[in-house]
Amino acid sequence: MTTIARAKLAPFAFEARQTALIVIDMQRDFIEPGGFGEALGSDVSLLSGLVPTVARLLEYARSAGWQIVHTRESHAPDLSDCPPAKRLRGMPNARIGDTGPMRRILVRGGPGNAIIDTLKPIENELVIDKPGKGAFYATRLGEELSMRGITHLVFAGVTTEVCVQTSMREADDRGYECLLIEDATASHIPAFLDATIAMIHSQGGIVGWTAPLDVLLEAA
Ligand code: C5J
Repeated sequence: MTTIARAKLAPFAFEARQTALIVIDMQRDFIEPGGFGEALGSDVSLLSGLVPTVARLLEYARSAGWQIVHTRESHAPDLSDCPPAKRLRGMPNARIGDTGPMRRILVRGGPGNAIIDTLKPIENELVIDKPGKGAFYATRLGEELSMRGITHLVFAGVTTEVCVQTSMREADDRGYECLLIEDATASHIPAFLDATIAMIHSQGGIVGWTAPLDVLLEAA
C-alpha cells in the first residue's frame, strides 16, 4: 500500500517495505552530559529534548514494518579510521580518542559511544558504525539497503546540520528519496536546524522533503 504524506514542498509517497528509518547518532556521547558534545562546549539539553519524538517515530516505523537503521559516529580504538583533519578539530583537551567522563570519546565499544537506552536497537535492526559525518562514507549501509530493496529513507537524529544533513545529501546522490522529520532532529544551535530545513526546501526541494512527525503519522 502506498502512503502519501503531506510533506514540504510536495507529497512524499512511499511503500513501507521499501522504506527505512535512519536514526542518526542518538548516542550518549551527543545526548548526555559528559560526552563529546558537551566537551565541545555545547548545551546538550537542546538535543536531549528530542528523545520522546524520535521514540514515537521509531515506534511507528517498527509497527509499520520499515527497516530500521541506527548509526553511531565511532572510531576504531587505534584511531586508524580517524584522520588528523578530523581528530584535530574542536577543543584540545577533548579530542576523539581522548579519555572523557564516559571513557574514550567516540571510540567504538565505550559507554559514551552507545545508543541511548530509550532508543536501543532491537532484533533485525541495523547498527552502522560510521567514521565520518555521512552514514554512507566507509560503511556497508549502501549494500545493506540495496540488498533489502530500500528506495525511500526517512531521517531523524543529531545533529541536523552535520551528520543528518551530510547523510541526507549522500543518500540523495545515491538515488534515494529522502524525507527529514523536522521535529525528530536537533542542533546545539537552533538557527542551524532552521537553516538546514530551509536549505532542503531550496531550489524546489534540492535533496528531498521535510515534514513534522504528525504529518507522517496522520498519513499512515
Ligand atoms: C557531530 C554529528 N556534530 N552526529 N556529529 O560531530 O552530527
